[in-house]
Amino acid sequence: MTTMGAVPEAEFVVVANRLPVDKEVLPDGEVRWKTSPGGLVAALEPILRSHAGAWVGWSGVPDSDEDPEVEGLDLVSVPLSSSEIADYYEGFSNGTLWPLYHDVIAKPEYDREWWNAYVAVNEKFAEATAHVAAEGALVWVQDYQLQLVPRMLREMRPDLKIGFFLHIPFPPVELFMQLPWRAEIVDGLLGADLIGFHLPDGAENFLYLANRLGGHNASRRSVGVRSKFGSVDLHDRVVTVGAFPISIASGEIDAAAKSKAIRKRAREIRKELGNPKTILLGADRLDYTKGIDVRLKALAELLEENRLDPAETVLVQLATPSRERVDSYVAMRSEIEQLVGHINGAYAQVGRPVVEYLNRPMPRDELVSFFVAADVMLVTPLRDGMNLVAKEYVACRSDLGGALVLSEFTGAAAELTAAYQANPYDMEGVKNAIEAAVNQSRDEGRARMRALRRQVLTHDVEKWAKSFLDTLRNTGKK
Ligand code: GDG
Repeated sequence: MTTMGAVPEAEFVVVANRLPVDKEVLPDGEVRWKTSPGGLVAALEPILRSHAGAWVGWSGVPDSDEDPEVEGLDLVSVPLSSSEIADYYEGFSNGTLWPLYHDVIAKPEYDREWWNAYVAVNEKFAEATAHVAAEGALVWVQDYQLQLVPRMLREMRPDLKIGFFLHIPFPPVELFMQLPWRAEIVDGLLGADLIGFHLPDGAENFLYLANRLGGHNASRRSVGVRSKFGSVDLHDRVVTVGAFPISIASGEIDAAAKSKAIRKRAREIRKELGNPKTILLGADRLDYTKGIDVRLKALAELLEENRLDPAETVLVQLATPSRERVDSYVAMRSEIEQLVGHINGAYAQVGRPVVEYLNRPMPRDELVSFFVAADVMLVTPLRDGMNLVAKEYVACRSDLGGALVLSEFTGAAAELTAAYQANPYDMEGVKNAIEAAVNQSRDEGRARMRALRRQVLTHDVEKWAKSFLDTLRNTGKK
């Protein structure tokens, strides 16, 4: 850890599994750290810079105590060994919590060694934070990998104001109760002064649980969600619980999408695809929650039923590699690739695939160009906390062109009501939504896109961060 023994001086500390940097080794062997792109970093960077802030997290490099350095950011690295990564990150975080919190779409594994590693690594993060946070500092812990940190940190440093935000759904009690360590997780979270979820549903689920599992502590009483916020009354303090739907750097993406270079690239993409009448687009991490299989199956049936013409339609599926060492991801990838092969085998012409599948990361500008080029964006997750891709697509369409097909089971569906929404488990419903989006009239498309853009451009990630941090500052001990 970089700052062991240093004077704690950060007035604002972000704690996340990963530091917002990626290591780059240049051909001559020189090592460079690049700030990783993303809304969270973009929203928090100005606050970190103006508040003598620090970011605590893992560098992304196993078995290394290298300290990443980037201009103007105080990065506090928490080194993780390969076995900690296997058990805490790939194991408990992504083999247990991720599927459990996403409606058990894949079967969660409950492994005691993974749990022990999760506890130990959370302790490391809490210690690193306790070392850098100034007296009374504001600390913002991020996401499901670090749910024990709020309690651990409060025990080490009761002077801190601690906020926690969950980026994924919080499951209904019937599912959460499967977890052998459910009481510990709820207790870990209750160490915070403010716990934030994307949606009121997640906040409700949590409040119900806090009440139910709090039986051993007679003075713990959940007050329930009153409008946007609720609270859990502990004997010595009150924990505020609320919904804070995350968003994107809408203005920045809107501006990028309007640039000449991106417009030109979008036209080239259409040409390279053979100038089809309709470009359908999917862009996701290759994850079983994202429902990539749902849209492929829907496409196959629409082609089969002659409701889409394979000579006029191309689906581009950008699938960023993700969690490739977790078993369920390996199985899902081959299922997706089989579906792609099946559709192309049945409907493609030589040199004209119907599905263009790219399983590698895309540069940001290229991704934005695809958003600008796509006639219909397919966002069909079986469950998703928010889904930023849906909002990014909308931010890219200042031309009011395009259409968004959106699963009802994303957080974004609560805000993007002008999208073509469908239940991803209802195949006929998904097909109808895709067909309606493909065949929409120009006027209907423009009206829907105008409504979607009004939402996305007036609610950006900066507003989200401000709203969470203002609420955190205003929480108080009883
Ligand atoms: C979690 C929750 C919640 C993707 N591929 C490439 C690329 N991306 C970018 C997208 C978007 C981001 O990554 C993905 O965000 P999502 O929200 O869609 O999904 P998760 O990764 O699952 O995020 C989710 C989010 O946290 C925030 O709270 O919304 O529900 O699951 O920004 O554009 N970017 C580039 N190349 C790629 O290949 N450059």
